[in-house]
Amino acid sequence: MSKEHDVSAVACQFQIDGEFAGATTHGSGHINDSFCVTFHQAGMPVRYILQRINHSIFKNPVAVMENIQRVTSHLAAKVSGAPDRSRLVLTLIPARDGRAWHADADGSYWRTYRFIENAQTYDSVESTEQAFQAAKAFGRFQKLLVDLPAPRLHDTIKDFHHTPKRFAALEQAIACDVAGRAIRAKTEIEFAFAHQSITSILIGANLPERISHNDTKFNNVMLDDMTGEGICVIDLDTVMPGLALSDFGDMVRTATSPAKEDEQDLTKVTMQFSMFEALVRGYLASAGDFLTKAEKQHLVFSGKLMTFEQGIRFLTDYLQGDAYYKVSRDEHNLDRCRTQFKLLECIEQEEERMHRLMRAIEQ
Ligand code: ADP
Ligand code: GN1
Ligand code: MG
Repeated sequence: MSKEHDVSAVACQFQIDGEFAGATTHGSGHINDSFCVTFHQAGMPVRYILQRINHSIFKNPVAVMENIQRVTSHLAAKVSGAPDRSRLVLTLIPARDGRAWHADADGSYWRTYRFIENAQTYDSVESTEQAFQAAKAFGRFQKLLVDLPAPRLHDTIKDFHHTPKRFAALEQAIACDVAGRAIRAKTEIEFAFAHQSITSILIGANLPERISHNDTKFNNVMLDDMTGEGICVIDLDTVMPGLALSDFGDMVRTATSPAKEDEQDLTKVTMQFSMFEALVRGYLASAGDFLTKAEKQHLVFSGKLMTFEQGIRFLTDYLQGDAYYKVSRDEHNLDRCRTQFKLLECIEQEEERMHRLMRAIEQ
C-alpha cells in the first residue's frame, strides 16, 4: 500500500505544522487504506490518521466527505462543553486549499484526522464491559444525530443494507460464476437459499428512517485505555439515512463471538449470550429513549439479519473473484462467509433465550 502512494507528499497537502517524520499502514479495514503519519512539531512527535478513500466502492468521495463534515461538526457542537471533547469526535484536518479532502494526481481522495491517543480499537471482543461500552457509544452516536438539520445526508452507497437486493446480487453471482468457484461453495449457497425468507423482514417492518452509522463493527469504536469507555465512533464513510437496527445488528454480528471474522476453526465461533446482553444494555442505555416499540421488538432479529447479510456479501464477493473486500488468501472470503453462517446458526439456537431477555428488560 505505502509503495503505491507517496504518503509523505500527500500528508504535506494538509494543514499540519512541522516536519513529516514517517508513516506506517494502520488498522485492519477491508476497504480504505489507512496510515498513521507522524510530524515533528517543536521537537515533539504528533500523530495523524491519513486515509485514502476507496473510490471504486465510494463512487462519490466528495459526497462522503460532505456527510462526514456535517456529522462531525454537529457532534462537535454537541460535546463542546466536555473536558475531553477532542477525543469524543473525529476532527478533520483541512487540506491546504481549505477543503476537507485532498485529491491527488492519480484521482485518489484523501483525508486526515487528528489521532486519538490513549485509546484503541479491538478486532475481537474481550469482555462484556467492552461490548457494553461499544454499544453505548454507537447508541449515543445515533442519538446525537437525531436532530441533524436538513438536508438529508447523501446515500454514499445506495441500498447498502437492502438485504433482498444483496440476495439478488448473490443469485446473479451464482448464475454468472465468473471465477468458477460456485462448486466450492455449494454448501454455503444451499445455506443461503434456506434462509432467503428472512431477507425482507426489516425492510417490510415499516421502521423509521434514521441517521445510522451502517458499519458498526466492533473495531469501529475507540475504547479509552484508562477508563475502558467507548469514547469515539470512527469510520464514518457509510453514515447516512438508514435503520437504527442495521447498527445494532452489526454489533451483534461483530461483538458476540470471540473469534475473528476470518477464523478458519469454526468451533471457535460462538454467540456468547453474556455479550449479547451487554450489547442490549449498552445500546438501550443511550438509545432506549428514542427507539420505537417496533424497533425494540426487532433488536434480536436484527442481529440474525445482519449476520446473514454479511455472510451473503462475503459469499457474493468470493463468487465474483474477490472484487470488493481486500483478501490475503484464495478462500479468504469463503472463510469469512463460513464464520457468519456459523454465527447465524448459533444465534438461531439462542434466539428464544434472547427474546426472553428482551421481555425481561422491557417489563
Ligand atoms: P477502515 O475503513 O480501514 O476500517 P477506519 O477509519 O476504521 O478505516 O480506521 C482504521 C483503524 O485506524 C481503526 O480501526 C483505528 O484503529 C484507527 N483509527 C482510525 N481513526 C483514528 C483516529 N482518529 N485516531 C486514532 N486511531 C484511528
Ligand atoms: C467493510 O471498511 P470496513 O472494513 O470497516 C464493509 C462493511 C462490512 C465489513 C465487514 C463500505 O467495512 O460494510 O460490514 O467490511 N464496508 C463497506 O467486515 O462495504
Ligand atoms: Mg474500520
